[in-house]
Amino acid sequence: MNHNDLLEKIRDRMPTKRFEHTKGVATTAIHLAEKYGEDKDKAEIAGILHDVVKFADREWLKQNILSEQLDPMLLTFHHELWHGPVGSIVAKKEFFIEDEDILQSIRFHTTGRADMSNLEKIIYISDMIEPSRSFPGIEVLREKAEIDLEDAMISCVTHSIKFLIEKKQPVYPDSFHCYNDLLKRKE
Ligand code: DGI
Ligand code: FE
Ligand code: FE
Ligand code: FE
Repeated sequence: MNHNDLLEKIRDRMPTKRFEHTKGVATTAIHLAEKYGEDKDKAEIAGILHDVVKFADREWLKQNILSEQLDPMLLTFHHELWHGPVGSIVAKKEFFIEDEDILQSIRFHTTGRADMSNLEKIIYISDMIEPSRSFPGIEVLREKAEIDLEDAMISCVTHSIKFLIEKKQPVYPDSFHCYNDLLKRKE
């Protein structure tokens, strides 16, 4: 399937604003893939599909987590954490994506994890910094993404964890594993 067809297939699964975000993630991911020597095609596909079930019915997402034997602990955390893991299943079953790196990039785009591939980092970062996103501190993250992928990833995951802590929200363990792993590798 060519990428425009893929984009058209997901257009009616989300509101216009989310569709614009999706296109922004795909474009940013292509740019970062080019910069850091990763596969641009894979980056685009992962970008297009990363939020494919963001607006799916909550009960349906829950059933998928159970039937696909995804981490049941997800159900004890905020439902916002469900669309990445279920999205990777949908990408495989409905969009016939077989590439594990693309599937993992979709799966972990919200939390990150330890031992991320470059493609996973590219999708995580692109999700935060794509052109339609706006929050205090985003310019620094955008600048870092142009300079160093690891450093940008550390800053992005740190920003996410800080944001959750400030809101007194629970933090899913993979986000901490991601943060710890990145820092240990820097030593
Ligand atoms: O789907 P997007 O809005 O593009 O972005 P996302 O998938 O990165 O994040 C969706 C939401 O999930 C965002 O509002 C923050 C929230 N979130 C991310 N990590 C955690 C989390 N919420 C909780 N409670 N715990 C987490 O670890
Ligand atoms: Fe998302
Ligand atoms: Fe994100
Ligand atoms: Fe997103």
